[in-house]
Amino acid sequence: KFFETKKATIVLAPFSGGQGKSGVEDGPKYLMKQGLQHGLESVGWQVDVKKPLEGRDFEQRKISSPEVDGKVKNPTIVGEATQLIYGAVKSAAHEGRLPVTLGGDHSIAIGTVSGVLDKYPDAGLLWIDAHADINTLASTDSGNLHGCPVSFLMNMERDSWPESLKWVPGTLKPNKIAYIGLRDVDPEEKIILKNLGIAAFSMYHVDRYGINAVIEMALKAVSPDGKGPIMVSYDVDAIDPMYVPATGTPVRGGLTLREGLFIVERIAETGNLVALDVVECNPGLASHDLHVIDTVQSGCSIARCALGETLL
Ligand code: 5AB
Ligand code: MN
Ligand code: MN
Ligand code: MN
Repeated sequence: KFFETKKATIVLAPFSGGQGKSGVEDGPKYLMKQGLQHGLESVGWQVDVKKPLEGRDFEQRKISSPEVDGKVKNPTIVGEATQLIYGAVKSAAHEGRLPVTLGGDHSIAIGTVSGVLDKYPDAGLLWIDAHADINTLASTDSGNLHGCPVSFLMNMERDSWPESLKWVPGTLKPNKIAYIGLRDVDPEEKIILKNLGIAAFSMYHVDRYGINAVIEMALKAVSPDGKGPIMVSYDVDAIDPMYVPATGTPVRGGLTLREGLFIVERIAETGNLVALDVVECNPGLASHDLHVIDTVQSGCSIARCALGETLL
């Protein structure tokens, strides 16, 4: 419904500064090499590609001048990179195109979600992840900003933010996000989720009710009338590491590959998808080539299914 003419923009976000491991910056390159663009075109989309981080040397800066500000790691490059991604996603959305952003670590969603909300202020956000990524600068133990994007998007504790992230509008409301796939949530994150009344479906709920009921509940939570725009921020670690081994923070007991794809197939069916992220593919963490292929193919399948491949 939101896209009469099917036009998408792939936004490449090869960024690793939201966490410590290297390799996740190669995610976009591998996904593209695996044929992600052609896959979307064969589903009927006109696709262009944007590279907002090109020539910026963030990897180099992370390695040669690592930064720690209190507990927080690399806030300057995270602020700069996410602001560039914000610009690319925002302009694609305003041009009437569907942004598909390829990470990179999940800190990049600070940029993508902010960009989407600029065009669609009432968009609902589905955060598909083993983790809640809602730590604040006070609650984070790791200091890795890929564990904190949701707290920035919701404007939590703005007074504690580093200068580099003050561009973030922070307009996401707690009743506009729902999680699916959770199984490794920090104790303080659980308190935040509870206090804000956020719709959070863990693997327990997937087993208890089944993935079909869970996705319906999640959609209802962020868009009660079923008509609002939906953005999906998909961390591939939501899917079980037996299918997606090459990722930075794998947690066993995750979604099957079919459950993981069913989520985005159902969203495709609504016709309400307005943006997608696929993040945390880290080809460098595979112990052999088959692990790379499994992970990267799963990432490509998520994108194709979200854009309608399996609809008849
Ligand atoms: B991911 C943890 N909660 O804050 C933290 O992969 C993990 O984007 C964050 O979901 C995982 O460091 C971030 C322990
Ligand atoms: Mn995760
Ligand atoms: Mn903690
Ligand atoms: Mn994540």
